[in-house]
Amino acid sequence: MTGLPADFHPSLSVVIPVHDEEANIVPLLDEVDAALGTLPGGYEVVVVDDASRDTTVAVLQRAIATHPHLRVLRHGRNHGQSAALLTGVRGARAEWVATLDGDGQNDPADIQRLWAMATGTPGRLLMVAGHRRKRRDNWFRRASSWIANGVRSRLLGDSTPDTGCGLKLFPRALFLELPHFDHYHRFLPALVQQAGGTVVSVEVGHRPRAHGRSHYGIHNRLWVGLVDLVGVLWLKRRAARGRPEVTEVSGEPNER
Ligand SMILES: Nc1nc2c(ncn2[C@@H]2O[C@H](COP(=O)(O)OP(=O)(O)O)[C@@H](O)[C@H]2O)c(=O)[nH]1
Ligand SMILES: [Mg+2]
Repeated sequence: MTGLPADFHPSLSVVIPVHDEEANIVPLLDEVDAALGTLPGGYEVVVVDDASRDTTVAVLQRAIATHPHLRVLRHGRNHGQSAALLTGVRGARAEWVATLDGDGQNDPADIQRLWAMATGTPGRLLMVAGHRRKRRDNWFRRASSWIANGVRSRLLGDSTPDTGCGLKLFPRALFLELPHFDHYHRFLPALVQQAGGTVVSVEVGHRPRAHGRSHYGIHNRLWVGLVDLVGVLWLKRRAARGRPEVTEVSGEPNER
């Protein structure tokens, strides 16, 4: 059960993929409610549990009673962060979607700024991407991100300093048009540009992980990321002719 009527279409859906975040998720939900209470048109929060092995699901079930904007979707087995994002965006009921990591490292107070920027810009194919200028991670994480961001931006030319930031805001329809594959959440700016969209980076806060451990290490962050980069480069070549400009042809006016 959720506190929102099924036909409620808010202005913004906040999608949060989680895996084993039992101690982090409720404080984060409280912060989202505090940050978005004044959003015109209202909001919903869609948390996607990706078959957590800890008590995350039980914690979320209890949270539904105290967080009326919360909806919880669940995968039967672990499919990864990208698949969870896609499930959340598919299930979202708003035209605009913001994403956040579920461990509390992103600050929900930044969402209103991203929202104002996205909705105040004409042309709807816009993604606003968070840029964590001051990373609150250990040296190994910062070093591997620095290498990955450097190689990626040089090869892809996506003009985005921090593609891996979990805080982003975009039109739901734009996201659903992108190609979807495991780990594609690290390449969203390049994929959006290939789909004819524009990406704007905005500085956002970043905080240390309060509980639990990172899900990514050298294997699934750096090496997998480099292999995926080759795939995204291939996609870019194949998308090189761009998005077609389509006009509808009307019939000739009847002659008398
Ligand atoms: N749904 C899902 N979420 C995941 C998975 N792995 C990580 N996450 C979530 O993705 C976000 C970022 O993961 P995290 O471990 O904090 O990565 P880091 O901040 O880059 O070290 C957090 O909300 C995690 O709970 C997964 O396999 N499935
Ligand atoms: Mg994290």
